[in-house]
Amino acid sequence: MDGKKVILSGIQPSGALTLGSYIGAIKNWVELSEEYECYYCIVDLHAITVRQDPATLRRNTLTQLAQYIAAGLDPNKNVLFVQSHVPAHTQLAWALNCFTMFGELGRMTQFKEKSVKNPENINAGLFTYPVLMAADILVYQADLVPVGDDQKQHLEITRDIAQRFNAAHGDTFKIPEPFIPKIGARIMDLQEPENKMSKSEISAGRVCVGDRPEDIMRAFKRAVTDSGSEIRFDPEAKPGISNLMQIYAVCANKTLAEVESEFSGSGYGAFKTAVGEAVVETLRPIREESERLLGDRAYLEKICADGAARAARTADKTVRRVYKKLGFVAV
Ligand code: ATP
Ligand code: LTN
Repeated sequence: MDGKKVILSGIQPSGALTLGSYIGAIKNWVELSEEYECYYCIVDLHAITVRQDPATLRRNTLTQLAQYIAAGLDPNKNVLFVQSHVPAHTQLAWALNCFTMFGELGRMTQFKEKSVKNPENINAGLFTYPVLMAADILVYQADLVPVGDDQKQHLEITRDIAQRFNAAHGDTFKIPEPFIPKIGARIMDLQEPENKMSKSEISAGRVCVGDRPEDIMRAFKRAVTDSGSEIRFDPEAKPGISNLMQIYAVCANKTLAEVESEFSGSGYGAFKTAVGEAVVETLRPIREESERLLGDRAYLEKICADGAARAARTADKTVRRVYKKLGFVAV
């Protein structure tokens, strides 16, 4: 793996993986995994910033690992691991907390949105969430972070924190770049195309990676479309159709222009059925293989243990370097 550029990304096990996280993140992880040294994790520490039921969190974590593998992430070629298994993340996060400003955390959109959604639990973890995410990335000296559009602001603060630390203590961290896909960076809810399709939001307009074909077809057939009858990409005027076009383009591997010409003259109904079928065929092998993998818990546990050991080897080096620069006495 030596000499390759490094990728780090993660997803919270806060619910079932959605079509949004598959298109916005995982699909690109798979495509980038040949070329880069990749660390892909399940960020369970981030998930507890919102209350989780312990048994559900445990189940979601293993399911998500099985889905990563089933989606095409080979555990031999990629380091697949669970964030809480690698203490270096939290060890670095504390230090980075002291290089992050209260004001800049208060400006984070995700913090503001989640505070509105959980007014009874605006905890300190929710506030410092981006610092732990910065630690996830910087501890591997990542060059590239493939994420959806909603994470852009968190990547910016990560870069600011890294630059602030480097300015104070000399070159320590690589400054990472976001990798945001051109199509599918923000998949919208099928019922409310003005809202992002979200894992922690249960809605009839949400499609999950593990959903059965009949449920996927039903969700697409009921998808909210726009007035008019033209299949044309225009997110402002036609948010519903434009969202479906992006989903189809990614699942059928076509450009938006190709999708427009393929469906010119056909009605919304036929188009929605075609999108549903393309999604069913994209997700079917992932669901089937992940269900098979979930039957072999010992295998999944071994992947976790191997992944954590490989991740820690890289991450511990960064923590040692940072702690030395800060003036902590080495033992
Ligand atoms: P939650 O609802 O718990 O906040 P989420 O559904 O937003 O979760 P995350 O775990 O936060 O999902 O995100 C996983 C990855 O998938 C991130 O890189 C995120 O940017 C991306 N992603 C999530 N939802 C979408 C979406 N609707 N469209 C495109 N990318 C998405
Ligand atoms: N904040 C991200 C999840 C996340 C992440 C990361 C993504 C935590 N650590 C490191 C990329 C790199 C989210 O809410 N989707």
